[in-house]
Amino acid sequence: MQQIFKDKNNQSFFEENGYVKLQILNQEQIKWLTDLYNSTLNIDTRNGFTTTIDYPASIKVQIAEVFDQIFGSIMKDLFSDHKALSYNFLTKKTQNSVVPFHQDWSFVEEEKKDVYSFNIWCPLEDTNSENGNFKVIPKSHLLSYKSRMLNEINAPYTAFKDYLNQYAIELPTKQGEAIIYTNSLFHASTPNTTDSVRLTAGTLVVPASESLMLRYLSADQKEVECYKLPDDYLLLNNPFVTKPSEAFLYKKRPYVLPENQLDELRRVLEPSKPSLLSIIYRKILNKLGK
Ligand SMILES: O=C(O)CCC(=O)C(=O)O
Repeated sequence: MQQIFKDKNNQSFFEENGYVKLQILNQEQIKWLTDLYNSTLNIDTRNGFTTTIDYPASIKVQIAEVFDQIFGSIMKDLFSDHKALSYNFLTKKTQNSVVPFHQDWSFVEEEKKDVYSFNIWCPLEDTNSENGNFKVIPKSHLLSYKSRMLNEINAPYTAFKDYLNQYAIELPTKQGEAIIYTNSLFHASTPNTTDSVRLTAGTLVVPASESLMLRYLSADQKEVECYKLPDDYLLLNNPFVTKPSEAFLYKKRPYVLPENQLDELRRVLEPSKPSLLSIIYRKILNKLGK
């Protein structure tokens, strides 16, 4: 994997599992972000799980100004050469607020070896099983499918949700702690059953040398259309509503879903079994009393 973290332990845990959990925000920064959401922006929080990625550009620009000051220096401390492409508030409010397991869209050319994007998911209060814990399936970022589209119709691997679920782990977080996870990692969150909104600050990060790339399924459902876009694209546009203009079309790839998805899931997620040789060797050592 490309070098992401300056710290070697963070890098190796992230490479192996697809995420790390780190304390990143102090009390002052948490207050600054919470106040921005509650008073300055005057956002009407919708029910369920929401993100401001589809809010008007004027609101996203205000969010970006504050996030940039806070997350800019955090990113410099933690990561090698990376840039933020989108800053969002994520809310989880009571009804229908469970987020099922999914992989995010691809945001960079992941088909190139070793290129990943990732999110900094930082709740502004403690999380627990009442207000919605983040869940992940460690190692699932190593699955082969890389062209994740905004209008995906048959998201790969999701037909095997019971199989995936047995590898799920919940990651409760303390206030200011973040889960930094790569967008190809399967993740989810438990519902918020409390009366208050669970607010999270989210930042999308990519290597400084990479361009934003979004993918859409073509009208005949045969091709993946890849659009190479300017860094401020997500800030100024609503990617759910409008496809980028043809001028940004970079390439088209055939739409091919991975074959034998369950076999692949087993190969990637199941802990490797000890080889016959190592079992015999262990038995000999046992006999010798070692
Ligand atoms: O904030 C949450 O509860 C889940 C976030 C999530 O799944 C996402 O942003 O893709």
